[in-house]
Amino acid sequence: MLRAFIFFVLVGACSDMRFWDGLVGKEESSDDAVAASDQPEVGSSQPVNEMDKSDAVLPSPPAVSPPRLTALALASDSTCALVAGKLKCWGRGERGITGQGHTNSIGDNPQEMGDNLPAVELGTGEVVASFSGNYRHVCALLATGSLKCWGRNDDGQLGLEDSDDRGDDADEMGDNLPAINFGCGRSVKSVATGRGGAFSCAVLDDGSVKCWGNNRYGQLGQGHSDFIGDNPREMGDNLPAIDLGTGRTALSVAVGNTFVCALLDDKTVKCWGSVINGQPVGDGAGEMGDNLPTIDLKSDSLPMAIGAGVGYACVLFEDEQVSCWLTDRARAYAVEALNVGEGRKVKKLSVGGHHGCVILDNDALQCWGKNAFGQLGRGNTYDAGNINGSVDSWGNNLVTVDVGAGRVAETVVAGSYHTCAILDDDSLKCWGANYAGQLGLGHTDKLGDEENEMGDDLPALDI
Ligand SMILES: [Ca+2]
Ligand SMILES: [Ca+2]
Ligand SMILES: [Ca+2]
Ligand SMILES: [Ca+2]
Repeated sequence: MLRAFIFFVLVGACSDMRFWDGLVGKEESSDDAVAASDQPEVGSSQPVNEMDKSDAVLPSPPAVSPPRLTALALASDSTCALVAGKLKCWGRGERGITGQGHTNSIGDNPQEMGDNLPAVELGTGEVVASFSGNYRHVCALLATGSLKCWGRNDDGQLGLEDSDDRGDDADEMGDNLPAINFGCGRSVKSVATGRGGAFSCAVLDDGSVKCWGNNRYGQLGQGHSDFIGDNPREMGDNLPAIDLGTGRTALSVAVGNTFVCALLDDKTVKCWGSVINGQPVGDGAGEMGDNLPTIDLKSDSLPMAIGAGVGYACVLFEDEQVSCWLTDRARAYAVEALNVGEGRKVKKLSVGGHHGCVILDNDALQCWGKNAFGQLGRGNTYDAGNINGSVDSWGNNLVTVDVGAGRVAETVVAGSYHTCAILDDDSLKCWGANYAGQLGLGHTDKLGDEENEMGDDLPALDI
């Protein structure tokens, strides 16, 4: 009886933090200390390399230092950048995605960027470690290991057990924005919010994966298709970790439009959601765990990073080559190697909505796929190859994006219809679609679709 009572108190304490706070007062801050020492990794929908990981957890530099850009995420038609531990978002403001308490677009008119754009308020003293942007919501992983999401919430994608948008009205951000409850003692290592799908996933400190939000295609991996996170008592310990197979944990996850792919601890890749032959996987019983097959990546090298777009996914292998495949429900094409040129190696990969970009070992930035808005930065609107890299025309027609005389890109992020790069002088340049001011240049003209818009003609953003 006594044992049962103790068990009840322990479980009860974890599932009700207010009760726990009242009972032990200061105890919670020691949890925070443990979480803070377990530094979150950079995790967004685009893969990043080791250099990014160390950069992204740097503490805020002294006030005399110039702003240090460390990471980027591109939502559908908005953009966020991490500047010295603070997040700034601009572009379409619909549903509160810029986190400014209104829904106006930012960056489409003059005088809206730079010092005129306040950082997103995420709580007193909070430092952002990494973040990920989706169609209409953004999630920020704080240095403490907690996760806060804002923007559109009709499918529960903010993980707050309701469906109210956050960031579109006053007093919803900062300390008023709750962190997502992932269960007793759990903190977050990385987050991915994907391309257009109204859901999100996090890799937790123990290597488990939890996803929440829209679940139409079983992409939350729970054996049903009910949305999770939009109703009370669906998060925290009530949301089981996804069954990745016996003994398996995840190194990272990539979230596409209607599917999720996970890079597992044994360097295999598993995908679920709308991934195989028109049949959703993960919405019915017995489809996950050991029953979910790994992807045949057709390489002797092991994958070290993974990315997902609209209906396709790519891996960056340890031998610095890239392969992609279509995950589309109707097609499920086989994995194919991306042709980046004879002898070339890929340092960085970013998978966008319908286009992708790589930075090669010779510092060349190259993009492939859809180009209707000039997002490939080629001065035209011709598509280059297919998104799965299956068309040779890309490999035989390599075009290096001109980011300016003497400049090279250190980080690239492909969005839905635009692309941004952090250059070696810490400046930020963006090109492609700009109808909502997502390029942050004070106008709405698309750039990169015509001659004389790239290189030195393309201004750096004032952030
Ligand atoms: Ca505006
Ligand atoms: Ca609201
Ligand atoms: Ca629900
Ligand atoms: Ca143009």
